[in-house]
Amino acid sequence: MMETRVTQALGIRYPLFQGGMAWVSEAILASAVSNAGGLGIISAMNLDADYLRGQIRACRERTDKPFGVNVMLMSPHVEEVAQVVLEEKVPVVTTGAGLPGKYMKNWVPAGIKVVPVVPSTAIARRVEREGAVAVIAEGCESGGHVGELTTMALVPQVVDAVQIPVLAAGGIADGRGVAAAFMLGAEGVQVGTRFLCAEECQIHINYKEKVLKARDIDTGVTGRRLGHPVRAFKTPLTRRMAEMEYDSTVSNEEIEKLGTGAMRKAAIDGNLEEGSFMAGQIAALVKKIQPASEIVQEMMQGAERLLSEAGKWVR
Ligand code: TUI
Repeated sequence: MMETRVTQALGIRYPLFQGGMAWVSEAILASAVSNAGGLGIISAMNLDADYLRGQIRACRERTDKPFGVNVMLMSPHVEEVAQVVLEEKVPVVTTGAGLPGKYMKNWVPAGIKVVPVVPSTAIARRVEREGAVAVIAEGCESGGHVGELTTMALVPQVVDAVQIPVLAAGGIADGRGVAAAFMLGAEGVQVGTRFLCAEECQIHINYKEKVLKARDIDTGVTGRRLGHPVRAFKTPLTRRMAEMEYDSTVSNEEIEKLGTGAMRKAAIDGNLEEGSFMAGQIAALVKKIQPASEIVQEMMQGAERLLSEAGKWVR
């Protein structure tokens, strides 16, 4: 059993969050992870208040355990989504792709436990001051919107920068990754890519197959020119985007247009040409489709075994 300040503060069995992934993390997956003892997270992504309210209620029908909502701060519906989180008294909120301070002013006094994703020590310190109960230090190995630093470099620096507990994310898909994160000072982990292949994950089979067939070098980052770099599987779409980014005659608007709706095209339609199949660098480690509970168990038991055997290195 790995009891940490994260399990204590949130009332969960295992210090393992399932990342809030747009068009991936919905109520069925999130409730399965929460029922398995981790923290399942629903993604509010770029949809509106009604969508999120429906998802929160669906999740509550399936689990009586704590769960979270991820608020993507670049969403056009962020204001209304922030309000729904309050009205529904969501136990835990994670945030991504921006600074959550404005919304924390309402969430924190309402007793919502806020756990922002941070790409740097400065932002970690800032959200700690604003009342975060923990932070997720996410390295650029992760899928989706990424910062500059790797998990290996970021996590120990954030651990030293703040008093609140730190979860590590980016490149963690098995017990070795969890154990390594703990060695860096993390008290929990957030896992995205491996849950793409959870049985309860509702994405198109083409997406799962891309993960199962992935090699180590199959993801890449596009969108740096637009100010929001995103890691995804290299596909016809991302190759086209990369070309356009290097072409000074192409406008940012034209590149943005290519990306619009691409996450939905991947996760719902399985569109191999036009979809953006976001995934982390660790995708090749994911070998099978299995229940979310098995993923949680394997990762945590693996870490416990490695950590309890770690004394062998100093004997
Ligand atoms: O948010 C994520 N991953 C995401 S969000 C997303 S949706 C999207 N679609 C198109 C373009 C951009 C995003 C897909 N994947 N992970 C958490 C995360 N947050 N990673 C990095 C950050 C972050 C970055 C900057 C957090 C705070 C931050 O503050 C600095 C600032 O200037 O806002």
